[in-house]
Amino acid sequence: MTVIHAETALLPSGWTKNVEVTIAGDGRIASVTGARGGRHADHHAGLLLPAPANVHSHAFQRAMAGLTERRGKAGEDSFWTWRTLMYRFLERLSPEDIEAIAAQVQMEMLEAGFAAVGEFHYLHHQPDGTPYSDLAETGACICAAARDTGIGLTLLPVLYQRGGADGRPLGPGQRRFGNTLERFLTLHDATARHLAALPDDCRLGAAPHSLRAVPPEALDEIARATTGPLHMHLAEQQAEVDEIRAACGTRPVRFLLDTHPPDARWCLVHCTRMTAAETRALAATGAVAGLCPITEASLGDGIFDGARWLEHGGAIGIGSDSNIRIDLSEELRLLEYSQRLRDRRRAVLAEPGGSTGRRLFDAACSGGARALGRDGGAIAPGLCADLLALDATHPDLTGRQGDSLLDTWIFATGDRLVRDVWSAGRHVVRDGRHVARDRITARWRTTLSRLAEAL
Ligand code: NGQ
Ligand code: ZN
Repeated sequence: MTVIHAETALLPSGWTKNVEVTIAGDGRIASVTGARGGRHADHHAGLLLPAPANVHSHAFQRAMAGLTERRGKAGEDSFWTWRTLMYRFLERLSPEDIEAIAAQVQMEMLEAGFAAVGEFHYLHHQPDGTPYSDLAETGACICAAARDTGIGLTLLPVLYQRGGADGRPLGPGQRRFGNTLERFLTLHDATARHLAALPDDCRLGAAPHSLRAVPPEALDEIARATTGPLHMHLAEQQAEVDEIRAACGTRPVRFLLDTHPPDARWCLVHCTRMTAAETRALAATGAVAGLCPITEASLGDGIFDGARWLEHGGAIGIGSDSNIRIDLSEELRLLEYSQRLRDRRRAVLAEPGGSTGRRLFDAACSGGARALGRDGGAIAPGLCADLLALDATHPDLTGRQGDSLLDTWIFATGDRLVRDVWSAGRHVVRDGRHVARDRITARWRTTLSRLAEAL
């Protein structure tokens, strides 16, 4: 049993002073009570919050951050030219590299205040497309990294079957991703065996990559054959909308709603290209919109219609996707700022009379837990002890109370405020640093120097 004393905590009932949270040996919150004076606490937190989940990551892309910012000679740089560079980069990665990069990424996520990650994992095979002798070899590397960092892992092995919605075969850069549905289900089972060695809060889901890479029938089959969360990229780029319209007769979100209506098991990633009617209808399904504002800005995807989505009761989760930056407060800030720039207004995502930071943070906590199939998202008995302590003594927080604490963190001070993070009770970030930072970073440095010539 671990006891945390918080001067101020954000509980489901609101901001509460002088709280004691006890964590049981299984990593769940055993009780949340008023502090009983004099009792020994193992840890004192200034400002205790639930730690949200990161719903969308391709860890390996962290290692190419900063290497894709040059303009090509043709001057026509886009998501698709970036994707070509990304394919070239991933040809070089060995299972050891994948593990070293994932450990660094997970560590940075924890230090940013995320307690868990949904790893959308599609880099399955050897560079020429031959499977490793263990089909789930690279998934095992993600699991090994999670064991090392203590992050709460929801591993989402990806089904990737074809090069585009017209049914064309996989391109040369896509050989490492490809599986038939049948082999995917074998890989999924093999992944489950690796995950079984991780703590109980870790989960297995499944991810049809996109309507481009998977035939629509496979969505039903995956949903039937598996039980965990389901994630898919959806409607991110205009060329993708055009491709789906040409192959399926309608825009991607409309097509999904009409033929394979999603439910709360689904997390649909990006959804930057939706009509107003699609936004309303998809929000009503209970599916989580997996929003990755930094990557969506980096790749020129466009702006999610957050105002309409929230107004219609839509759930959101935050992902760091390409991991070009790993920064929880920046993701939330950019989500709001993109709306402001588009609409030329302020406090767009807040409820009337309410705080923007609070609305976004609450939504990211509850939607993130749902998207990862994780019992979390709030400081309440029975849930995973996913906790985030901010530095209440920081000068920027002087005199701040209630929701303005969140607004100051998210819009003003940023990630420097994160002091401690527990993932299902594992106290892995202490005083702003991951407990194994030096070792994990040394390995990351070695991997990066080997990959220096990759692009
Ligand atoms: C991915 N990333 O799978 O890593 C994709 C690019 C694709 C984003 N969509 C590849 N942000 O969508 O075809
Ligand atoms: Zn993605």
